[in-house]
Amino acid sequence: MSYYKHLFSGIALSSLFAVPTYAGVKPETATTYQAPYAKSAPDIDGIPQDAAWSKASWRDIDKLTAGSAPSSNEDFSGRYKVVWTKQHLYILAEISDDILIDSHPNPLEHYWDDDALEIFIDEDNSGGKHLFTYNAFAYHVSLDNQAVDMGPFLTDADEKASKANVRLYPHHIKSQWMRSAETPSKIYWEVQLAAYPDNYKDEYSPKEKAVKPAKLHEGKKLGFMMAYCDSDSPNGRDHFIGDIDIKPVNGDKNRGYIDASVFGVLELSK
Ligand SMILES: [Ca+2]
Ligand SMILES: [Ca+2]
Ligand SMILES: [Ca+2]
Ligand SMILES: [Ca+2]
Repeated sequence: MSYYKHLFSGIALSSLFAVPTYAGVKPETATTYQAPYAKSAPDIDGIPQDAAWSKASWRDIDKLTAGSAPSSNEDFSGRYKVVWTKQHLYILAEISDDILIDSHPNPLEHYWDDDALEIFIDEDNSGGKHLFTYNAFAYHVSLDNQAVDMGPFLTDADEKASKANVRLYPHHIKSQWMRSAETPSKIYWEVQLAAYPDNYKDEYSPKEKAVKPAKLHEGKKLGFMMAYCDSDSPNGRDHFIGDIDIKPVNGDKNRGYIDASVFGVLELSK
């Protein structure tokens, strides 16, 4: 079975390729999170004591998107906050998860079936499909602090053979999590994220200039959504919970990795 088929096993292909609800255009969406500016960037060390975090408010990760509902707050509960500098977004997630598990050692395999913080970002808030493009990113930040997503097919032959371009993005994300000594049931996860625009490419010819992350500024709006893949056994993901109540398509709320139109809106404020 090809990786690609494996990836989508259990998902109705019709739901993947059906005419999108919003025809690829993001509907008018109110701001879901207002991120304050950080005079001093937080240290990405899993210790949430940085002054910048005190300015930002928490947003709950509590909308069941796929799988079963967590059995208790100890099984899963989570919330996050965001601050920004001109160069980066900074995310702090506070996660309670009774069992942390990484049962697929290869970071490129079944990354959604190990515990992972999933960060969805659409730099220009365009909405629209992004599964095989960089119109938006769905970074799965795994317990080994690496970020995984799927890029465009590398060649026509790969596309024909459904050979997915699953890869790591070490230059996009810096991540560190740690258990809290005061409340060992909680982990604090800090992430520094560069907002790459939709013309980002995996490789450039010698004549091409590499696309740089967007410069951030007050008033900028980005498509944004946070989620957590909670796996508690080697059997795969038990609960997939996000911060946006997604309108289902054919009963399926798990649309974020396909369609950026379901993301919320992150607004940068001073
Ligand atoms: Ca810190
Ligand atoms: Ca759990
Ligand atoms: Ca976009
Ligand atoms: Ca877990």
